[in-house]
Amino acid sequence: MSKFEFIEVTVDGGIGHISLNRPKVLNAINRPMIREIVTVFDEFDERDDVRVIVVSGKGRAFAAGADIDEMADDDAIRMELMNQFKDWDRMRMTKKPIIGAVQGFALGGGFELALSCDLLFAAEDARFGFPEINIGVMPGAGGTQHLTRLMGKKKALEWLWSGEMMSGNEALHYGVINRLIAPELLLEETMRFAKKVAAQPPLSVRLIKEAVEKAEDYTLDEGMKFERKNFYLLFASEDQKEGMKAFREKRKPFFKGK
Ligand code: CO8
Repeated sequence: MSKFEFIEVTVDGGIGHISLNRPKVLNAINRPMIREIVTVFDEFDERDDVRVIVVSGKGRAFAAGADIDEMADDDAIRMELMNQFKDWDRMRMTKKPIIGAVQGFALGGGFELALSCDLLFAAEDARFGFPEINIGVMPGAGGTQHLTRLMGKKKALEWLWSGEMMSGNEALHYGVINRLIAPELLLEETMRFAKKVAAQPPLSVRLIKEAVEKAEDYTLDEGMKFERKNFYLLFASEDQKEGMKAFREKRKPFFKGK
């Protein structure tokens, strides 16, 4: 895997790990960093030896937002023409499970990156928020949409208008994160869970993700039909044959992702 300037990447035991690596500026996300993340996501999506993706940050933040120095002198037409959010949109297309491990600040674009993950594990010192309003803008990479879907209009507006930071406990309360973990155990616990998912049949993992994502946009009837088609589809897989055979033979299954 190529060397990157703003992230660190490892692959081990079925887990592709991306670690944001600009700790001096609290992992502020500049455009090259997003480009690097998307490049790796593309590669991870293709690789059979990556079954789960973990995203974390080095230092005392997950990411304190988009890089304000990079954005300060931008103008609207230039941003529209360079279609700067296409890389952010690409992240949502990733087929593999993404688990975010958040310690310290996850603010603005950093919170949006965290919200793009399928699951979020956070350290007790995590702080989430959208402080964009304090600098005369607003979220631009899905913050208003994700937060409202998670906590409803009234609560989302409270956080978005105040620009205040929510604690790990509050994030847990609102269903923004899955688990709150002691800071020194965050990566270990995240990897432990990631390994569990990595050992599951990959096609089931993938089709479950697809079906759950449809639940937000489909009617119940459409969603049920979509789910059923995916259920039938899995009967075309070797892993379904192996899983059910292993159950009947009272042994552990060996899944190949086929
Ligand atoms: N951009 C650039 N540099 C940053 C950022 C940032 N978002 N956040 C922190 N830094 C830098 C600081 O400037 C400082 O650098 P230096 O040491 O050179 O002065 C260094 O990181 C450490 O930060 P602080 O000294 O400020 O540390 P504190 O512990 O005192 O404060 C805070 C931590 C509260 C997190 C504070 O740094 C802060 O308020 N940061 C800005 C948070 C923010 O406003 N985030 C939102 C940015 S806008 C955004 O994300 C829009 C997203 C839209 C989608 C993406 C489009 C590309």
